[in-house]
Amino acid sequence: MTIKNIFITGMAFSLIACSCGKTTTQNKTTAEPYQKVSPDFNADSAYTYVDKQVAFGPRVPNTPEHIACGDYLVSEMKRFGAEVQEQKMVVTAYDGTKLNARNIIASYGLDKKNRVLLFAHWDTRPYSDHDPDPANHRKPLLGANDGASGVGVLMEVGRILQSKAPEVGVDIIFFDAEDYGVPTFADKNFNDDSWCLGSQYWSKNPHVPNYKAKFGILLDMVGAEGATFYKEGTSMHYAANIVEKVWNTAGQLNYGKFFIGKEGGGVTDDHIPVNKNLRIPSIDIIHLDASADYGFFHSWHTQKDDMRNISKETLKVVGQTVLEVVYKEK
Ligand code: AHN
Ligand code: ZN
Repeated sequence: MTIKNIFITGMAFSLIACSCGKTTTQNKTTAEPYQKVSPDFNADSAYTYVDKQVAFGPRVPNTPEHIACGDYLVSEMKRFGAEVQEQKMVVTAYDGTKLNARNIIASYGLDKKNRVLLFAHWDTRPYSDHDPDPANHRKPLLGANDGASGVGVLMEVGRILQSKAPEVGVDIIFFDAEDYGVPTFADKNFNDDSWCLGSQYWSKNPHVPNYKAKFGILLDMVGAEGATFYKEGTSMHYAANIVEKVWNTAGQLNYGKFFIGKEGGGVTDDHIPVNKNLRIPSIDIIHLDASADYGFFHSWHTQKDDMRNISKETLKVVGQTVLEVVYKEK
């Protein structure tokens, strides 16, 4: 008897057993599909939120486009039913420039003690210093993937949180001034502290004294077609159990092609100050690609980081995984 025949026989047996015994026992020969508990993530709406941000142009601190996009994000999160706080600050860039920056904090279920923190950066890099054409190195970039994708996914998460509250409270933070780090053309060494200025500030001055969350998830570059999310090294160092939680959930949703079960390198990103200063175990879902020139998605810090990069399938995979993690949490 072939394996197929055994399977069919098993099916027939269970059908008979069901019809005469009125039993609801399921056929043991097929694996039960995972039943997701979260509402559907709408990739069309996430895509629209990415596109809207990009339409402002580069969102570099101290520019009108940056202010306009920040205002848009605040008003959208209010429209999606969040309690919104703006944390305005002046931070100092690597070259001494004072940056007028703001972190945007959108909270759901403020009465709840158990909370999950979701975050992404909303500013864009003032330089395209990894563009193949050196003439572009000092130009700002559109940041469709590097910036807008994570924010767009979290805006859609917020819209859904409004329609059905999960058991936990959720804080969504859009950090500013992440991407103003030392450029390759500057006469300075790479310096960790020159990046992530908004999250550094918040981690030392949280919007609520003694702010606590069970864990945090950062989304960075989560929109490119065929994205590969390896288990990022710093996330594994500080929060391996959260990495496993998220990657297992992605596996249950059949997203194993995107969420790869191997470790990638560690990156400088907004999860580091949150882990180090506030000790909230936080991970980074970030597109790592060892075959790309700089280890991230192919158009990283180039003029090509525009809407042509953005794939609704990738937004869906990331958004549904995050939603599922949130709605499973108690
Ligand atoms: C570096 O490793 C230099 N940056 C990773 C963090 C980043 C930059 N994310 C977006 N842009
Ligand atoms: Zn960047």
